[in-house]
Amino acid sequence: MAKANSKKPKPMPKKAAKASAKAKGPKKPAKSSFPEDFDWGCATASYQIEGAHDEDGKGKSIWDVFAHTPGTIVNGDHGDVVCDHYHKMEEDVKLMSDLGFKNYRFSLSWPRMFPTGDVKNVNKKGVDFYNRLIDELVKYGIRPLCTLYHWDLPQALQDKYGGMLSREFVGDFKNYSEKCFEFFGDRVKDWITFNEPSCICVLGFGLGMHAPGKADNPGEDVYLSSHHLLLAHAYAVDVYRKKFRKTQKGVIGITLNSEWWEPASDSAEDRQAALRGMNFTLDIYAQPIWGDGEYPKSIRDAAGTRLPRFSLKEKKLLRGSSDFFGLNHYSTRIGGAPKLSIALQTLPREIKTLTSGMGSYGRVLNAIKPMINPFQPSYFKDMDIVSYPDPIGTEYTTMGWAVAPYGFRKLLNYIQKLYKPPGGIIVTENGLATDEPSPESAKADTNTTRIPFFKAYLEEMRKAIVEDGADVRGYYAWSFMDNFEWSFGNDKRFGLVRVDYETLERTPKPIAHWFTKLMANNAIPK
Ligand code: GBH
Repeated sequence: MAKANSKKPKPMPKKAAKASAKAKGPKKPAKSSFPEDFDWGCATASYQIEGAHDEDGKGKSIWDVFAHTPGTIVNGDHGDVVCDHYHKMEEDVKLMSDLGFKNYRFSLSWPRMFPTGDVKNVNKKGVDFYNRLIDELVKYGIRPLCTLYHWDLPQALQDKYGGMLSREFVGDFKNYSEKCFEFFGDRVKDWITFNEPSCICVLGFGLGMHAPGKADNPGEDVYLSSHHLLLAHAYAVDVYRKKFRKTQKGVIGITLNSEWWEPASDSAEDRQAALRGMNFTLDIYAQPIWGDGEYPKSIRDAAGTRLPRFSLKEKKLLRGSSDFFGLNHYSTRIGGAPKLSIALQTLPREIKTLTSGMGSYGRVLNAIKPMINPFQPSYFKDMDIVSYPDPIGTEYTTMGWAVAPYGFRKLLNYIQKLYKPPGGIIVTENGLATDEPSPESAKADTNTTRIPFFKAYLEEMRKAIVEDGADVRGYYAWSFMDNFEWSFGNDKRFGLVRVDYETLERTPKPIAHWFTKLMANNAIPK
């Protein structure tokens, strides 16, 4: 973070880190504590919490339109109202402060401020809302970490030129970002351009599970949208650095999401396959920014001319274009070289993941069609990996994602070793949804995996920092409150705070108080 950037010491070398972890004394980190100025926070995103979908001059986003397309979202849910944060913002910020949060990550809705996507057409009331939010945060001493794009593209730009599939997106995103720096950069010192390029491009243009819901050309669209997204990121960062950094003195980066792909065995084939898993999920975005400015070789080889290339000028712009490494992490998968027997064994799980997160079988079919058509290229075929069964005894969250904290530590180390990101790694999301059908079930945290989950994941992060020397500088829990979980709808509850969707009442769950203790002591509660 901005303050961190200048103050934070270099990561401890491995040996020293180990020694200091063992040694006693007031200055050394105690058994379960974190570096002194570690940033703790919680996160949300505009479309998932705000509601007020057509109020005060807001334009439609691709998620407004997608969610209202029949068959897209489980239970026909949508974000029209959800938490109604737009009207309950003051209450929410106060609760956040009461719980002891000092850092808050939220996102701006582009069409709320610019209904047509064009910056010439400003919706003042939309801008006012974020001004009030930021002022409120500042009033309580909460540091805003602001994401420019958490998936709600103005529908007008989707209609105009196909959104991210067009090169025109790059300029429009740059102009939009520039306006945001101008409006809010006096108070916002920490910026994230995009949340989770992999989800945007793979789920939005590969599986059609997310807006804009395309699944008919996954062998090109995933790469084309990724390419434009990366360029849009680079140009937005360039504007920030050239026009705003000197006066506003903030930092700007990007947040990538990745599972950890654990090799199914020690064989060379399985290790290579797992590495391809990492290449196609994480490195496809990380290598252009923190590496040599190119896409990973495995992707270049597999996709050939379907993969666009960067010019020299673009490579220069991309390399080093993130002041920190934002990381969202949720789960670990076992990956290996494709084998028909294994594919058949794990097929039911793959299909279950798709069907449980899509509103209708028609959409599932659309997603699968290109995969089983031998003549159609696909990002998924290029990846050439098969998901292996998880170890016996593996627990799953209600999303169906494996609870595997060891993978978090491995992923942090992978990023640290491969990219050594200047400015460190900020975990901008981590968390889980549990079954909480009633307020009572939400209160009974012992009946859920919530506290054990966070405890185990944070312990692995701590080990990565203290024992392995990974330069992790912050952690944001997903999510501050229950919200609209995209195509899965509203039943998947990720919140530290429960939201009653009838009365809109907020009630902190036991995990929220657990976080209060964690943050107060900078140590994992016993
Ligand atoms: C994030 O995306 C989003 O940023 C956020 O808006 C969302 O609400 C939150 O997470 C919770 O979903 O099938 O075991 O391989 C989530 C990214 C990508 C994480 C797919 C889980 C599949 C796990 N997800 N991944 S697994």
